[in-house]
Amino acid sequence: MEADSPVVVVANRLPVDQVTDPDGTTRYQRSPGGLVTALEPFVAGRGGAWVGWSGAAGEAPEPFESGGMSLVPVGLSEEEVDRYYEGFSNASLWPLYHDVVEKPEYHRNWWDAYVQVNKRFADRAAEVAAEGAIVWVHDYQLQLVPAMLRQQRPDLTIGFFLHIPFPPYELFTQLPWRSAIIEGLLGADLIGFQQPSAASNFINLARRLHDLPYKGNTIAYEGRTVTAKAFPISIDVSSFDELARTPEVLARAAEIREELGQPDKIVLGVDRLDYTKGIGVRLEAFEELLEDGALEAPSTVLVQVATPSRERVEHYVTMRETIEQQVGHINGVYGSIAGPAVHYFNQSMPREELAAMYRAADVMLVTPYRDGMNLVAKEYVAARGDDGGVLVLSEFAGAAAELKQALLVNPHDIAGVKAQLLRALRMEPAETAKRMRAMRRHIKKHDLDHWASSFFESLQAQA
Ligand code: GDG
Repeated sequence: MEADSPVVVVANRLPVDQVTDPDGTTRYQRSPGGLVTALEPFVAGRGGAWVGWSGAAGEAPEPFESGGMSLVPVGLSEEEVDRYYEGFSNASLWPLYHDVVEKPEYHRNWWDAYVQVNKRFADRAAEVAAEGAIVWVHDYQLQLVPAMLRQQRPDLTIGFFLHIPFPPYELFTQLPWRSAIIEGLLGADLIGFQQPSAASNFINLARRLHDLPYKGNTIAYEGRTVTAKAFPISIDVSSFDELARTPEVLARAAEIREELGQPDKIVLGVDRLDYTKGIGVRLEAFEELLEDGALEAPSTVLVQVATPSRERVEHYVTMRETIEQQVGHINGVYGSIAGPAVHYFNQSMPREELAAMYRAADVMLVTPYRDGMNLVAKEYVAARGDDGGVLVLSEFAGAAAELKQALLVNPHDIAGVKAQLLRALRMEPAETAKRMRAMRRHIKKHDLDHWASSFFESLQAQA
């Protein structure tokens, strides 16, 4: 491999998925995710590289070219997938960084695998980065990469972006390897977070754990200046807006309403099936409103898309059972021959179908206990070019700092969620439109390209 890439992205996953054709041959297909779309112009336009895992356990395939980028696969054994990915990343860090909504597990052999795999990612990046290159490392799976990379390649400018929340001192210090993680991140020149509060949590930790001098949002560390700052992520607003206006999507939105039996009101939830997303809260609030007689089914229905996620991690298996029991109970009591009260889908839907659902839904319920940003909230707003629809949004989602005209809720307060849901269902069209227009104005200015460009510009300024 030649060290000739002027820009390198390092992320847990490559921007492609491995697919197996019916004849048994495997090939790569570009992943649908937004991150790929956002970063591609910066990487491909400059002859850059993307270092990541293919998503399948086993030996790493050889690097290959795709979409103008060189893709550099990192191999993970079955055991490393268990310990580094499902273990340390998703059963230690994920719950710890989301306010301990489930109890994190700490195992030394998970941590050892995390260190080993982070080293492998850092080694690959060090091999492909050109002299003085810019390297952008992503997310909680790879927090040790910045320091490991700097040790081998002090010539590089290194940025890191955390997509999930960063916890305060009182929670973070549970982690037996807390100092190693902070040191790992301090290898970067610029550390990006979703929220200003996360950046200050980091500065506070570096200061208290490592006794480092700081000034504003910068820390002096080993003769360098490390900046910790918020860069709230967004979506490709114009492409989502356009998709939601196509005749196909509009026709499908009308069809969805019809297939649901022309209800007066459709309430929608769309999430990865994850315990941080507060799906149970929504079901509980909806059920109580039916019980109180404030709502009736099926003239009001709740549609919940809960995309399968992390199905081998234990917390996810148990939460799925709980949610499915809750749905079964609500439908058993409040459903009728005319239809159920809750339409629950444990399936992944095409993007077009999601856009049609957003367009059909009168109220969008987004109630995470804690969320770095929550792109679903922004997609709903982007899809509502008709200025219709009310967004009910948890104040603990990063998006709440920007989507100020949403009806904000505390997901721990069921009475509050019920009240806001009713208010949303009863809102006058003029007020609905006013709120939606204001939120659309905000996200149009703060789209995905704005996010990626401002991070890159700040990083380049550090070079
Ligand atoms: C992490 C942070 C932060 C969901 N179901 C389907 C589907 N989706 C798409 C949504 C949305 C994305 O997945 C989910 O993004 P979120 O932001 O809501 O949540 P996480 O997956 O937890 O993402 C989060 C994000 O990183 C970015 O930094 O905002 O806080 O937790 O785009 O539309 N897409 C399709 N079918 C589905 O069934 N096609």
